[in-house]
Amino acid sequence: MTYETIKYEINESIAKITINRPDALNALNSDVLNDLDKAIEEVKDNSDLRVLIITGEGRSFVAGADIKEMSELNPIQARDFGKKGISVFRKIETLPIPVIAQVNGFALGGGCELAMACDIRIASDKALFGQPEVGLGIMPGFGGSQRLQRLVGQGWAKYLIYSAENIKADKALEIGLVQDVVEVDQLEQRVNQLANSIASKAPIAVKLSKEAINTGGQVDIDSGLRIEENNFGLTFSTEDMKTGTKAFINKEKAEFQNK
Ligand code: CO8
Repeated sequence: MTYETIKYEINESIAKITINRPDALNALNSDVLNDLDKAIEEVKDNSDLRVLIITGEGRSFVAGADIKEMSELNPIQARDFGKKGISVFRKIETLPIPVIAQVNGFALGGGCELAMACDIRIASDKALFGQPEVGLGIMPGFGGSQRLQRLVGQGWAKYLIYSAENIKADKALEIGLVQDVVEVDQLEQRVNQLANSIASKAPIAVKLSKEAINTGGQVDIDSGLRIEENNFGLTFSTEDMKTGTKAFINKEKAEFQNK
């Protein structure tokens, strides 16, 4: 498939989507959301993939939803635009394989929301995070009012959403919004190293872990623990469980087969 507003690349078992509107700081318009939607479906259909990386071209990750496009919308169109973003981001969140946000620069509004729909966020020291919507007379509309509080707690979520203040990468690390911060020229290498590390592990076990964390995070502890029990049990039906435990006992490196 060819895309107008994103780049889609595959390197061995790792896919990478780069939002590619650098002149608009990769702002999300309808075309980007449609391309992202199609690319996520492509990732989902490719059983050889183990990790997806999402990043932005140039000096920005994503500087938000496209304010120029949004400013022309009537309420029904705005609801549909919001719905589209929410649906694409939810597809990213529920993709069976892990998704890493490689946050190279601005992650504002819809950009912060996109990063939060990913499993793990690795930021450059040049990254800037925030939910500036209330300064525009709107509110977060691509999941920010829900995912931010789940990641950093209600106190910080309310602080950031009510004040529309942007925070630098080191503060984002301190409050748990990102998992690591590295110098901008080290970012790609750091993310690739993490992606390769995940890709080398037992793929079915990684997917079952993601499912248990995502589903378990939405239910009470006892229901969550039942999900873990079931998924843990399921790993014992895989060849990779035999491979992994045998390799440990024989002091060898496990070569997993996704079986
Ligand atoms: N939308 C459209 N264009 C943008 C956006 C954006 N979000 N951000 C930047 N651009 C464009 C600028 O207009 C400019 O274009 P041009 O060269 O044609 O004038 C170009 O990108 C470069 O931007 P700047 O000249 O402003 O670059 P600076 O380095 O001076 O500033 C900033 C960078 C601080 C990132 C600044 O561009 C900025 O504040 N951008 C807007 C950030 C923002 O408010 N984001 C939140 C948007 S709202 C949102 O995301 C809601 C999500 C939910 C939507 C629900 C749908 C209903």
